[in-house]
Amino acid sequence: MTIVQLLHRCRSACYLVRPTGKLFSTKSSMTSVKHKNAKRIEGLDKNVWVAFTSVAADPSIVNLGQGYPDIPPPSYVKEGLAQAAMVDRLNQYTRGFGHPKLVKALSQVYGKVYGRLIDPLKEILVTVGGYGSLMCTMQALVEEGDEVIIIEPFFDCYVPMVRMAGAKPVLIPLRPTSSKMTNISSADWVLDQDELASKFSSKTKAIILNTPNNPIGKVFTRSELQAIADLCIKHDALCFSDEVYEWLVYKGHEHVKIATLPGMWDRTITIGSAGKTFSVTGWKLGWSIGPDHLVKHLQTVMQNTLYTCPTPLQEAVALGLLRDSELMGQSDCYFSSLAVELEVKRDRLACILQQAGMSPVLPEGGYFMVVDVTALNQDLSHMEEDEPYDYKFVKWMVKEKKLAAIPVTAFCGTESRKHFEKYIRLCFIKQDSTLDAAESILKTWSTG
Ligand code: IK2
Repeated sequence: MTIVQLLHRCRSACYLVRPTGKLFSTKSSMTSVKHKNAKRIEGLDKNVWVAFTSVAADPSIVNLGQGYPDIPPPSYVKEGLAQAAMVDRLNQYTRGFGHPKLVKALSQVYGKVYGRLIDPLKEILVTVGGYGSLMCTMQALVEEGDEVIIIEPFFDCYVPMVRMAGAKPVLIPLRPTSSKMTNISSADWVLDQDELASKFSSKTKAIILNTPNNPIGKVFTRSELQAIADLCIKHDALCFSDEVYEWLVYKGHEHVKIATLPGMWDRTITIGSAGKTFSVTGWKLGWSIGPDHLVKHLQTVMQNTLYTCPTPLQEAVALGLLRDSELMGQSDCYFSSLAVELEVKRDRLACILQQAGMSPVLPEGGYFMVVDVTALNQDLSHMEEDEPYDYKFVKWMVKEKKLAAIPVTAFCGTESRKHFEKYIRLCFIKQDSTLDAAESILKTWSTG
């Protein structure tokens, strides 16, 4: 046997040759305890976006699954990026906690919204998307032994992020107030006040609020927020308020920032997203706003992990914010004009779903709609996987109907599965041609 053949055999048999000429096995090290995952990520290997993005990857599938717009972003935002890229200085690192122009623009916009001065350097942190903001918040403020209250259905990363911080998620579901089958709105889903109060204890570090909510579209009313605020104050708990859909609120509803309620600024981190604000989800820029004494801890996480975000993107978002800040209250301000555009799409999708025999829950905000598919009576018993009904339904729908959605049990804990597995979530920030394609699928569906 030649030396080359010997080496080949050693490699395929998972052996390596030491410089001494002795063989040692690499196989054992693969199963060695040192190659195991860190405990903090134990059991967190499944992810709905990873699973369902690949399911819907085929271009022949009409994708109302993952929440990204296929409508074009505003041209001034794209032009701002092109211009920024032409300035050499803007292609280099910028200030770690947020590009100076962006934090100033954020303080200008949110100064108006909050009705208070917001220190651009101390009370704002710019991060990698709403995700980065949530991650910095949890890593900075949550620790082992803490409990964090999460309202179901919730944006799916809250639970893993709380777990990775070493804390325990404590779940409480929104429950439908009536058993009506038509004209259901996300306002019909509420928290039971006694149940909510029972979730707070001396261990409660924080509650995560998401308004407008993903996936159900609930916009919490001022009095619902006041009840949460009262409990936070009573138990000296923090509030992490995910408001990435803050501008997308439909007629008759108002987005209230819990941080503006008495006593809440000092205990609230509010999370925003450029991706959602300007329909540029691929830009992955987000921010946390809150009091100096909390934001400084998030800044510590940022400086030791991601350090900074892309400069040209921050410059372009700053220019966009400054433009729309000037137009606030006018019809061509993108903050409000997008909601007007989306409300038409929301109503259209609800109508199509109803005609197909499903029961949509009309969202008050955001760009998702959950829909009850029970009435379709789709028999999926032939699908063997040990999965909730909604997972099977979406997989079946993608395969048989070429329409993609997201199963709603991805947004709840195992105990609440039975309440949510008859729902799927559809995204309606889509071009009319995409909604036309969905409509023709759903029309043929209802006629058999
Ligand atoms: N918070 C919420 C409530 C979000 O919905 C998102 C983005 N999710 O969108 C994917 C989907 O639901 O289909 C984020 C935070 C994260 O925001 P960003 O994209 O800015 O990181």
